[in-house]
Amino acid sequence: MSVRIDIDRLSARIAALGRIGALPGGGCKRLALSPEDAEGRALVTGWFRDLGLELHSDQFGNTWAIRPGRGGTTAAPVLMGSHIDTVATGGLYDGALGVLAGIEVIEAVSEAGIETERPLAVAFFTNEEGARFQPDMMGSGVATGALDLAAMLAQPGIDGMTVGEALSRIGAAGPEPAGALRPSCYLELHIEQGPVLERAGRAIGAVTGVQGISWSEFTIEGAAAHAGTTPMDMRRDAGVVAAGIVAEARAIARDFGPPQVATVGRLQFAPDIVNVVPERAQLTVDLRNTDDATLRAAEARLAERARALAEAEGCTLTQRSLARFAPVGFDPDLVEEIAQAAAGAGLSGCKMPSGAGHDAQMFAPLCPTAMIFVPSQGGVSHNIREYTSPAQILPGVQLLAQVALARAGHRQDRT
Ligand code: HGY
Ligand code: MN
Ligand code: MN
Repeated sequence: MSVRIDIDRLSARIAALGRIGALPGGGCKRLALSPEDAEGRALVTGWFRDLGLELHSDQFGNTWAIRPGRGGTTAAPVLMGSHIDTVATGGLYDGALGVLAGIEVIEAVSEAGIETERPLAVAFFTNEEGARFQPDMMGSGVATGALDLAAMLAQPGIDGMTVGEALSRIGAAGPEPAGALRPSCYLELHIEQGPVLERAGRAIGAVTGVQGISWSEFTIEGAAAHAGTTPMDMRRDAGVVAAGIVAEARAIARDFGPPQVATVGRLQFAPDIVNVVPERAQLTVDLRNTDDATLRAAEARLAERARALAEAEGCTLTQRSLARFAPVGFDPDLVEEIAQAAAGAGLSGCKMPSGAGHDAQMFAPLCPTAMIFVPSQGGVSHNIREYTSPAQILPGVQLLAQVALARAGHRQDRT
């Protein structure tokens, strides 16, 4: 008995979810726990209900739905999922694909009349992106105990509201305790979000793990002064220190070489006026590397340089960590299973690490966990032009179904 994935049905759901928070030029903005996120949650939860799944949600708004196995829904499920929150310039596929593909797999399995040994489940986790509230992977981190619930509820967002306030404002907190979701294994289908698969002409990535992530916020205090009358040797220009940190981030990536990456995503000056020397500057630096020791060396160099720049300019400097996750390895057997299934299906695949963070990395310490990548056209993501075609998505969903069913105790031939 084989499972037939309905790519048109899945594409229609991707489009429907993408209409929530739709941006004028395409793409969408559904910041975590925003009204748009609430609308997206309602739409997806409605699809869970339509399939007659058993609905669950925890006190952090993580939400999952279970299709019973032979013994009902009490056994630890094979879990598929991802996130439905987006960055402010999000595409239609980052996160959404993993959740909606999980729904599609479950619907197709039900249509095939298949009974699995283990339950199958699909989830979306709160605030994977970390765009509004840092750190990223917050919901899955709380669900797995990697992040403390109370501390995360108290986290202020970039708009000042705390996670707890935002959760209650949209009524997303559920009745179950954080930690209630304990799958037997976790599989996440995701777009690659980079150029590797496309450049290599591969259809599938069997993801071996996630690189380390370090987010810092620097706040520099100097002195406001007249741009025209203040001699250069009298200035305490917070903007110049910030600019030096930006240059240092790029220099670190250059000097360390791939896979080291460095990004300054946020930079603000105050009072932000053309003829006033900035008295205050605040910026974020995102450093990543597959090797933790190298990432720590990059962090140390950045911190040292920032301190020296501030001292030379007579400014004060404070550095705050917004996120730090060590590199994570996925379950080698599950990764191999994905690679073998791709090969068995005649798909061109490769094993590769993930440059982006994902909810899967939070489950890796708890249960066999792995990810399946499909290509991102032009390697573009976190951009409204993010695109992966239905023809590129279909093999990924078929693999997800095949591996999930095998792990749920049902062997199936290829669809
Ligand atoms: O930052 C990341 O890698 C992910 O998109 N949260
Ligand atoms: Mn994502
Ligand atoms: Mn993302």
